[in-house]
Amino acid sequence: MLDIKSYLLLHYFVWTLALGKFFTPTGGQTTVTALANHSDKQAFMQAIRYKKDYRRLKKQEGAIKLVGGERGAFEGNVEILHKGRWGNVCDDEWDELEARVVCGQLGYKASKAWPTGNSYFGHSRRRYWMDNVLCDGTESELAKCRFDGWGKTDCEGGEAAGVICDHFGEDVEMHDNRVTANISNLIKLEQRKSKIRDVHQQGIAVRLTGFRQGRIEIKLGDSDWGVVCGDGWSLLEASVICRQLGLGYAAKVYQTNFFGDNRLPMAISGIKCHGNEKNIAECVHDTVLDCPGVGENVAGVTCTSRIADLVLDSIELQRTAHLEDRQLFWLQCAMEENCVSSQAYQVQRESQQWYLESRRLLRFTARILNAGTADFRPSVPKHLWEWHMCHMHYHSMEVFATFDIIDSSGKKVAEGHKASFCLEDNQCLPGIKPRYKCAGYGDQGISVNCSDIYKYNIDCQWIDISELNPGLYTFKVAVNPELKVGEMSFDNNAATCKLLYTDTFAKVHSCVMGQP
Ligand SMILES: *[C@@H]1O[C@H](CO)[C@@H](O)[C@H](O)[C@H]1NC(C)=O
Ligand SMILES: *[C@@H]1O[C@H](CO)[C@@H](O)[C@H](O)[C@H]1NC(C)=O
Ligand SMILES: CC(=O)N[C@H]1CO[C@H](CO)[C@@H](O)[C@@H]1O
Ligand SMILES: [Ca+2]
Repeated sequence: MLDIKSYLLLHYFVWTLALGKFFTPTGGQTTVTALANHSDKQAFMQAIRYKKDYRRLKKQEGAIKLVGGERGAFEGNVEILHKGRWGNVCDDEWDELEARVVCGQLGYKASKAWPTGNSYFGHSRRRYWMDNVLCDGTESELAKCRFDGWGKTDCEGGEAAGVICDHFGEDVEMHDNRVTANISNLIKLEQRKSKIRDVHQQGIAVRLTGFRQGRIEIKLGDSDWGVVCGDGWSLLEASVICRQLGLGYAAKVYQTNFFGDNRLPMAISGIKCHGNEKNIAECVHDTVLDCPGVGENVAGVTCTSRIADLVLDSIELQRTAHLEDRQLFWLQCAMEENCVSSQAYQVQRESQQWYLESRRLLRFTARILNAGTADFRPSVPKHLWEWHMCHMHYHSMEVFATFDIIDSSGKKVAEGHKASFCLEDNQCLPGIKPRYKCAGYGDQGISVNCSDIYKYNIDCQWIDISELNPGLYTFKVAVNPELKVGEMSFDNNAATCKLLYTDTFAKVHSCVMGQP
């Protein structure tokens, strides 16, 4: 007689086979003729969704699925099952190693995988189950990687992690090159953007529903007033609105229906601005209106007359950058805070004498001045700050700065860990009294005309470059990189520099300031 386990297993196989048989041939037919128009596109996507379903059958703790990919089951935002509920994964620290584990877990080739961020495959409203995921690439499933703990996250709607897996040998319908080519045409078409002024030449008006805070309403030519799609709506776009209305700077942005029952039509989507435009008409937008979840996905803003402005000191960065070789024994605290690359954890697992092995660190000072007109305050309220045992202080803002090394092809080569920080006034201009202190659960922030300084000799103030080959690279340091806190300008938040790395020394030079 079959025991229950074999019975379930058999059941599972029968279903997998049945679904596979059923969907493969029909799926192939649907796609070839698809895409001529919108309703065909929906039929096509429906076909793909069915195809995906058989991977979801194994609904057990830690199961994953890819959602929102239009070309096939091999891509999408990652969702993971925990306590019977699906949730997203935050894209902080999400890169190729994590993507490989996901693809491997789904049965694709684990050797090749492309990570995506910023909810590349569509807006996500679900809870985030995982954040700061760090895999070494050998894990059999995503849940076995290191992460902050189930549901522990500071991520917002637009930060879902995704992957594109190498699907060769899978998903038969996708093998038709012609189909793939047509789908990429379609995606390109959808994403085509043009300057608002060029499309709506008869005049554009904007207004805010409240005083300094509310939903944005826009009137394009003779059309009625309408609302703005919240997808991709950031402080950069909102800054232009506040400036245009003479209301100062954007302090907060919203993608919500929070500002009241909304009967206005959706007028415009996909607005993208650099942030320094004087008029929203100078920004680009989707040529074809496309707004997922229309009703609740409306752009809003809070404007303010006084605001902080962080400025990264690139001179100090160049002056202080240098190499240091350090044994893992001295880096145990740093390992707890993910400040070394994933290979270090592998060394720790595989070698008894791991603590004698050394890591090569690129150290540098990050000095950040608040040159604005209001204090810079953390994005996370005090009661949610995290206590970090090793360094004995609270971290008030998960991603305050990022450090990246990029090779000539634009690929990130050293794992820029997400440094956690403790914001305080370390040095102020003459006549200004420092007010923010990390010690003793003090208030965190950076006062106007004060600098927060992370000196090269403090723990975690480095990039672990042990796996990097000598050569020429780009070195990028950015503060407030996710634009979570409003600022006067983001054009002074990041330094993109050249890095010369030889066997014996490192030199950082020719920094250019820009946006994160
Ligand atoms: C769009 O699709 C519908 C339904 O499949 C079809 O009847 C119609 O002819 C198509 N239109 C074009 C322009 O291909
Ligand atoms: C900050 O410094 C600038 C330049 O020195 C000065 O103009 C400004 O008034 C100072 N702001 C405050 C609040 O002290
Ligand atoms: C296989 C297929 O549907 N190919 C089509 C791709 O799109 C072009 C026009 O953009 C059609 O001519 C092809 O027939
Ligand atoms: Ca700034």
